[in-house]
Amino acid sequence: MPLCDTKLKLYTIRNKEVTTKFCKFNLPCKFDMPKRKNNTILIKEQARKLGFDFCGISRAEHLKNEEPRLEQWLNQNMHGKMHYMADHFEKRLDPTKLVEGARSVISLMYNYFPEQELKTKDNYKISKYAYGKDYHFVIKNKLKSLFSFIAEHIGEIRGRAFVDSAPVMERVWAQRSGIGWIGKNGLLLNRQSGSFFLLAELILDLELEADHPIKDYCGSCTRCMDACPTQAIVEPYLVDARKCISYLTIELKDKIPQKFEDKMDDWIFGCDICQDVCPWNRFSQPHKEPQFQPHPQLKEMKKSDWQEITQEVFNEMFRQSAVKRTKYQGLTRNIQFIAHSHQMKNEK
Ligand code: B12
Ligand code: SF4
Ligand code: SF4
Repeated sequence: MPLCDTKLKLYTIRNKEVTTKFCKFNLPCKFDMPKRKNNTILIKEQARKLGFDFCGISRAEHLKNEEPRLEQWLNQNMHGKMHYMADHFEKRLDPTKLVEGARSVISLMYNYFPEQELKTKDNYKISKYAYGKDYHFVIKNKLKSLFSFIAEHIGEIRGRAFVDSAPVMERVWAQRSGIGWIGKNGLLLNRQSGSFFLLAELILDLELEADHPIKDYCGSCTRCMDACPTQAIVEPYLVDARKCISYLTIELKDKIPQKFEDKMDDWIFGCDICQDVCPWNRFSQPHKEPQFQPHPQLKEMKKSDWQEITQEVFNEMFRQSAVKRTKYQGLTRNIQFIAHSHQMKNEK
């Protein structure tokens, strides 16, 4: 295999300085193998120590197969009013446009499945991922630690950390890295953990050992599609965001269209239905993240408390929570929409 001297890099592995050469054809180079393997193991071990459940690696390359699918999704306006989804089309498909010289995408999985669900009797529902402190902060801090660890133990690297914060196709990278498969509900699933976890990435200009995708274990099951109350999973693996309760209650800033009256069950922030019914979530284990514990007041809420919620209570209960994304106005809009739907139903 040809070697080139144009990209000389200095690494430090466990305090020993090593000079390496990169192949100019961006091909795996046998002379780098032991070091790449070593670095990969080191990173995966550290990810586990930081509380990530799974860590997988893909080569940073243009997502050629996803391009027509993403384009079609956008052309059909399935992103609704999430205008940010139509921005940075090229960057979304090409990690080297986010990090110059990117070589590897490290995909990480962080569990949020709660030990106990919030009570559902005489209560509205909020998605499990939003019970505690906003995952963007919790996970970003862990990504920063992992990044510093790599810089300290492997050497000067260029890279960026992402958690739901940039034009990155997180599920596609996770699927490529073998940490799970994309299910018919559009979410990443893992045989050991189900799907109640969040995804995050480090995109680095560091060559690592890439993992391989695994097979799709959905089989003939269609439970998620059958259970979705708004038929948002329009075909297997394809979610029309405009119909998804998660979009309607979190991302949509206008009025919720009348046609969804009676279809939203009791969901006032997000929706977990297509995950709750998924057989692979029988294997979900409770998370160990203290910051994901719900605010004590949230555990005590009843429908009447939600209907009377004030800006002050909202601020206190959701001070560092992902629920802040809807703002007080958005959450009260959702509560009123659902309360009104139930009232109409009872009057019929
Ligand atoms: C926009 C968005 C939404 C939108 C749109 C959802 C969607 N399916 O795209 C809304 C607001 C509805 C939403 C809802 C939710 N979201 Co969201 N969302 C995102 C976000 C920011 C971008 C997703 C995206 O790129 N969509 C664009 C479409 C085109 O991408 P795609 O669905 O992957 O498209 C592929 C498929 O359609 C596929 N495809 C199309 N046709 C076919 C045909 C075949 C045969 C195959 C195999 C594939 C295939 O190809 C496309 C391109 O690869 C990501 C974070 C990120 N940056 O990735 C989080 C993210 C996907 N969301 C997440 C979560 C947790 C949720 C909710 C569960 C939250 C909740 N409880 O309410 C719900 C679940 C709804 C659902 N069933 O998808 C997590 C998912 C974690 C996981 N385990 O997978 C992510 C990764 C955030 C994170 N960092 O953890 N979300
Ligand atoms: S989150 Fe709810 S509304 Fe959205 S696709 Fe899943 S079941 Fe349907
Ligand atoms: S409910 Fe069934 S079809 Fe849907 S994601 Fe889970 S295994 Fe796949």
